[in-house]
Amino acid sequence: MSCHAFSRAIVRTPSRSVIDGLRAVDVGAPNYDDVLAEHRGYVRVLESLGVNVETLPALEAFPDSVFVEDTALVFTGAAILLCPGAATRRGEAAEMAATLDRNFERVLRLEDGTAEGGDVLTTPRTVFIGASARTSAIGAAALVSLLAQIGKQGVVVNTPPGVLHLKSDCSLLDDETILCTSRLAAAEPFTGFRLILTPEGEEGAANALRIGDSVLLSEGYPRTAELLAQAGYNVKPLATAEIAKIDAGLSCMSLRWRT
Ligand code: CIR
Repeated sequence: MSCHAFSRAIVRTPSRSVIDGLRAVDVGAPNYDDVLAEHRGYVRVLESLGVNVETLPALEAFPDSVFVEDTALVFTGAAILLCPGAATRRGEAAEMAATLDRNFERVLRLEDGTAEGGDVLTTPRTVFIGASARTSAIGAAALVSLLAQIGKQGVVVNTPPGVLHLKSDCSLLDDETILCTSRLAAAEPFTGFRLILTPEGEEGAANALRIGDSVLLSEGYPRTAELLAQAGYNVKPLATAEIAKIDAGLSCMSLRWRT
């Protein structure tokens, strides 16, 4: 079964405080209603692709809590509760714990260092962990041990300097193919995979999301959309302009797995 055959997802409604979400460069606060509309559009597309979506309530105390991907790793039958590296986000993991316990037979916990799910690219053979400003070397090493406990091979790679998360710059298009920025590909982290490179100036498109037979792609990246269509992918453009103001793309808004 392919890595992208997801049947379940967890999302969290954006809080009104989302306008105070973390951002590397301040291009203005996102508009709450527009974030909400983008989030609803995202959930609708997941559901239209056959994914059963559980929506958790907004958490006003955590402006970035809509980005549930950073709190945990989820697999069939097992999950790992993470420890976000951003101090303002650390409490989000505890808020996810009960939901994981309810949905997974086995829940492991990261006890050492920090790691955010945006730094983790799961492929059929390997789980790539990007060391970054959010995922510490200690956290990445601890994650490799936890993954081994559930029969998965973790491999630590470097997130390019200045890039928020590993998956800000890459995504799995199918079991053998990764969409990747040139700056990440330059370090040759993904041995054995076919790479499709985002065109220069369209690096923001790299955080795509393959679900079933579709590749969700942020709107506004026409050359990447064309490249993927030519390669035979069924591209679904999605509005992400508001959440992009707080450094987010498509994978960050859900935890996805196959039951
Ligand atoms: C942050 O800086 O943590 C949020 N504003 C954005 C998190 C995006 N997460 C992700 O792509 N996995």
